[in-house]
Amino acid sequence: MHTAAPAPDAALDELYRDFASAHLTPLWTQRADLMPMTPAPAAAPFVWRWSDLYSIATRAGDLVPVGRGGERRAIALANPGLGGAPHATATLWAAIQYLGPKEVAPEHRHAQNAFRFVIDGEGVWTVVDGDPVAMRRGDFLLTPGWRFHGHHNESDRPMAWLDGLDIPFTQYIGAGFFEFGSDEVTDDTTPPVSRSERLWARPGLRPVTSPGATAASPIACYRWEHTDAALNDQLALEDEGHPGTAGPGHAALRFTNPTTGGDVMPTIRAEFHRLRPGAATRTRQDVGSQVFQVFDGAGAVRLGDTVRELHRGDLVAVPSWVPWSFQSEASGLDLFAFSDAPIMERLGFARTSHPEGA
Ligand code: 1HN
Repeated sequence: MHTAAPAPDAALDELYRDFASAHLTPLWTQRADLMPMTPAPAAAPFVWRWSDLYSIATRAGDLVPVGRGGERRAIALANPGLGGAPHATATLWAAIQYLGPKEVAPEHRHAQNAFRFVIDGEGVWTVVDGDPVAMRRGDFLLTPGWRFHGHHNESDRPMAWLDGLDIPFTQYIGAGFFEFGSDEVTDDTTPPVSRSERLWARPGLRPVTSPGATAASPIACYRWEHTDAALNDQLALEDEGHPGTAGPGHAALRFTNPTTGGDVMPTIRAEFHRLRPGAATRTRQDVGSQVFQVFDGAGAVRLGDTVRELHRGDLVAVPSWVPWSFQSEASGLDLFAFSDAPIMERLGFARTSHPEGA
């Protein structure tokens, strides 16, 4: 009979208990999760139907007031892989926001960068640091971090649009600040064009007296008539034998900051893609995540091995490294897209590959 040292198993059990009580975790039990061979995001590839979103937003419009406290009647896409968090992907928030006739969403500001993309309607002005900006179908509007902003609907009809923000990223890194502003909007005039656009939104021209590079674009709104004309000309030039397209039958534009030529905001890239009837994008996979919204037409998206049909307004979340491509039907397909690519590029994580030699 002897009093042996604890059996190895018992000693090991004790070691693991002590890890836990000291708030420590050994790498050798976790390595494959912490360092997968290729990105293994928790978020799932997912499609939300506009018909579901719009009807549920309408019901919220009837039942839930908009005002101080909640601030916005915005209904976030909650990716099914993210445990109920209001996150479309690991880094991006996307929501449908609904503002009824004559309603006002009060002013506030936050460190998070935001944009709006208008799928339908008009009659709302967003007031960004005192500058009223009209919102109309196809327009892409910026509210970069720490600018006061509120919205007011001057029309007799409700209006709904897409909001995109870098909320999940900002939350994860602990960088969020928030401040209330005026309960009404500070300027309730309704000019067709904002002061920001009059200063900054003329192609290839910038005011000389303004500061140099700014982290976010000074253009408050990128108007649909410009986006549409640029896409039409890309495809027309392809027909004329002078291609500037992203691929056959695939016109693509990136919204840019005129002071840098780079992305519109430090954390968010925004693009617009137009596929001719029957055209498809090349299959690719990217580090970083993105969200697409069908602006017009119909088609399908392939996400990994799954193909989903798409119609006007539908939203698609593409997590990091999921292979994706779009195909257009006879109607053609117009897609608005936003992503966290500026973060990935700036931090040196960006990679793109074309699987199956696609
Ligand atoms: C916000 O300020 C807006 O200004 C939309 O319209 C969505 C989600 C969370 C926090 C602030 C807006 C938001 C938001």
